Amino acid sequence: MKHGFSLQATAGLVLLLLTATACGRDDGAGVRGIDQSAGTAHSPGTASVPGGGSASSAGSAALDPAKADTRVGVTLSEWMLRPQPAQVNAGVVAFDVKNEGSVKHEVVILRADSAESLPTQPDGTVEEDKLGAQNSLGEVEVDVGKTEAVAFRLAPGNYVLICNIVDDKGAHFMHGMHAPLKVT
Ligand SMILES: [Cu+2]
Repeated sequence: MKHGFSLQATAGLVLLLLTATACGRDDGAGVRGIDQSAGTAHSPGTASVPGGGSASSAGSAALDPAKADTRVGVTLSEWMLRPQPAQVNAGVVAFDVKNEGSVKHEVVILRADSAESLPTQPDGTVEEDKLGAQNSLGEVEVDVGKTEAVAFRLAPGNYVLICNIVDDKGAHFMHGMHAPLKVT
């Protein structure tokens, strides 16, 4: 997703450059039209616009767990979070998350190199907003004794699964509720 996003940004930049060179004297009115005409005007071939603006958010949408390519079982308790397997192929990955603990837990799927690299707040929780929407895939909360399924489309890369709940026992993340997931 990150890759797709920068492709889009690059294409946008190329369009801007095209606009600047091709329509140098035009005012703002010409800039608005360039989106439709770029393909036929002075397009140098590399300036094609990939699939509109929806790509950046597509990865964050939860999908049907029943139609997943791969399944990862995740066990939660105080204080551990254990995905099995810890490495899967890219595609639609379903997480079957079981809470074997005595308090509510959750799994948040983040794209990051390691738990240590995640930004934290004073209360010990991970500051998800700082990671950007494209690196925060989604989450599922699981009550005591329950199992919940959720699925997301994962591109190859390094991910970290965390429980980001903070309660009277503190931030579960700080108690060790995190684990890496590698997508190849
Ligand atoms: Cu927890």
